[in-house]
Amino acid sequence: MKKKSALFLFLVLLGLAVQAQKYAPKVKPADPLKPFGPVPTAAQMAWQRMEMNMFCHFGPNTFTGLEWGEGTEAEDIFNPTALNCNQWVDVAKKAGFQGIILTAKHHDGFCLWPNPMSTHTVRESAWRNGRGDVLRELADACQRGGVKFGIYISPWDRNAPTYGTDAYNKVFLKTLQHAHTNYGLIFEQWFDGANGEGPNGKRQIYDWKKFNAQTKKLQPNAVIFSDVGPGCRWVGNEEGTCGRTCWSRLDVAGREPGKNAPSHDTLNAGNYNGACWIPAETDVSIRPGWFWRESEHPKSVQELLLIYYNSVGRNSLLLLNVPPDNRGLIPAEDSLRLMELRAALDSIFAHDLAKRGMITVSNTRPVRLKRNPFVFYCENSVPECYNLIDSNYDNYWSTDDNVRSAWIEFCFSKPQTFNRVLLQEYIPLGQRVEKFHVEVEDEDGNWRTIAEETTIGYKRIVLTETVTTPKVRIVIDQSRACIVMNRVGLFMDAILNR
Ligand code: FUL
Repeated sequence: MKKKSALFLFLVLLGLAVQAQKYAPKVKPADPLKPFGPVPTAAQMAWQRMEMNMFCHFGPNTFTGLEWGEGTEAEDIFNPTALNCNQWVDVAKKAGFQGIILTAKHHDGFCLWPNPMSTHTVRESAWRNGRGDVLRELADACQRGGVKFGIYISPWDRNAPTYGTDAYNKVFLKTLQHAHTNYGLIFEQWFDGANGEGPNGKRQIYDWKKFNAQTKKLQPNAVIFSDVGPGCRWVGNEEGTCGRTCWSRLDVAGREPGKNAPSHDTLNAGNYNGACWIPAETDVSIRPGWFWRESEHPKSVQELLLIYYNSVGRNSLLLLNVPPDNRGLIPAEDSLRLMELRAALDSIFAHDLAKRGMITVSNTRPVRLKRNPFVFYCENSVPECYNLIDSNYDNYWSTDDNVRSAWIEFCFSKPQTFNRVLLQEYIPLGQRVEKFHVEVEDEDGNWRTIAEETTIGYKRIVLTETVTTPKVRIVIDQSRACIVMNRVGLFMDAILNR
């Protein structure tokens, strides 16, 4: 009897399964998405998502007013009266920076930590009787505050007696080793491309291969910055402007920082077919100079907002220099300006009007179906295009393999007013879009183009005129493979009028 009912149950379930297969939507399960071209490493991806970091230029120049110290300054020149790295971290956090990079050694060769490879360091100064260590204080403060810590160490050294000879490469490797093994994890190693003459009038031929290999070995998660990467590249200027077209790809074979580096224009825009994933980093100072000077003052909040749009909003990371003063503190006027910037960004990006829209798209990659023993069902009950407005970074909308142009339309129950269009490609699968435009519908039902642009990448913020419209369309005119996007946002910026 028991056997019979089990058999009956089995037959009923089999029947149900057959029926379910019959009525399941006839959609071919999509092939898994393949990456396009070079893609970021996990460390580069984490780095890109930091978006805004703080640069701190600090050293003898803070006390002499020079931009490039001679290397002959007496160590006692360095004497901050109230150094407090917790204050730097506090300001950075409140401003929304995720990391801080310190000039541990600038071109003058002075080391902000007791580097055993040099006799031109904090140890030789009278500051804290030679027992001070700025690297230690900042590394500890960053760790306490949950901010990532990075190091700038200039290869060019106007003080090192061996500079210009083979021996210097060994000194520099040991210098790096000391900084890379005694101060915890670093998220970025910044190699400056400037290469002038040393104390004996000679220029150095750097052993970049060894510098990079040792850094990678000692700090495997550090993204290495230079004119040619390998982790991230200089944007080609110090004004805070990344190219409107910006590929995170670069060709670097046979090239070196400083010498034979790509042109500034190439660094600004990347290479369309670049073989390596080397995204742009935009370094710029909040003040006219890189180092603090009493006579200089920070940029206005409007200027800083524009820098944000021209860097973070153009597929780059922003490294904003905020130099501590001769007390060893971030001056009040700079920190105030940063708080104004934070408040401006928070107010602009607080309300994403795209979330109020009904979304339609011209194409979606066939839905992914999951099979269970009895029924097919969709993984998502919400159409995939709604991934464009959710807050999960790894949820994206994509088109079918052969579809390289498509539109995304937002329809609102009442007209919306905006002037910023934020777009994000899902770059773990590569950078694809090369041409897009934005259209809005006017009162007569005609579509009007308000922006025409090229690349998107990690994040693109398009500045448009202020429009009030019931419908917006993002048209991807040309993509190099099927389109994979994880975000569209619409915002109103009432602070920067452009
Ligand atoms: C340049 C240096 O020469 C400047 O002094 C500054 O450090 C800037 C970030 O990089 O190449």
